[in-house]
Amino acid sequence: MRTLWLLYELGVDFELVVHDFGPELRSEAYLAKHPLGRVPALEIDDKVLFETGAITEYLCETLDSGDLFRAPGTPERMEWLQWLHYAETVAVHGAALTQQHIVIYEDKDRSPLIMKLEARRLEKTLEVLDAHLAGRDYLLSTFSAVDIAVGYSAYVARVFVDLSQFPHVERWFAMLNRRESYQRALPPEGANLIYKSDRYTLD
Ligand SMILES: N[C@@H](CCC(=O)N[C@@H](CS)C(=O)NCC(=O)O)C(=O)O
Repeated sequence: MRTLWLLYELGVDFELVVHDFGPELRSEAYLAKHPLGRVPALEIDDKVLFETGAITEYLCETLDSGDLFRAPGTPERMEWLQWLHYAETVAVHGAALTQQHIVIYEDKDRSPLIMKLEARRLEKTLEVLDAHLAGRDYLLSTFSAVDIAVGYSAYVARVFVDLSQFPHVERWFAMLNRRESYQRALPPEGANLIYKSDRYTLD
């Protein structure tokens, strides 16, 4: 979703190929594009690139004509890189919680300890974001690709933690939600969603 959102923000032409989670992602044809059989994979310039962070950086450095990128040597370069990679730190907790609450079917196989620990660690990452966003509209001086990267992580996090605990994150996320490109990148009506509930918590 974050790559799709970025592509819409960049305003470039592209073809989207949707793959269901499951055997199709482990087919020989798809494994030739992404050796772990995960999404996303980007076919560009006669090559295939995987890892969202790398895709974000490559798309920005080759196609951005606006403000989404902070090129080497520009004032917010360091911060741009920091938040780009921070997105993955947040996302990892969302992925662990998705596994515990959704991918593992049977209650007996789930670990309440890991669910509690990962939810707390996710909250800590949001606390840091909240402190940074106090008095700011965006992570950097203007909207950029790192708002997309971290914004997607907040999209996943909101399923596992109550974002209202983090008022600055909540305000920023609400603002991102109003962007046309964000709306276009959301799963379409009738899609088979991973998150079928608005909130997953440890009962
Ligand atoms: N760090 C990788 C994570 C890729 C990843 O784990 N993608 C998930 C979806 S968000 C996936 O394809 N899961 C399917 C699976 O593991 O079978 C990236 O950002 O590209």
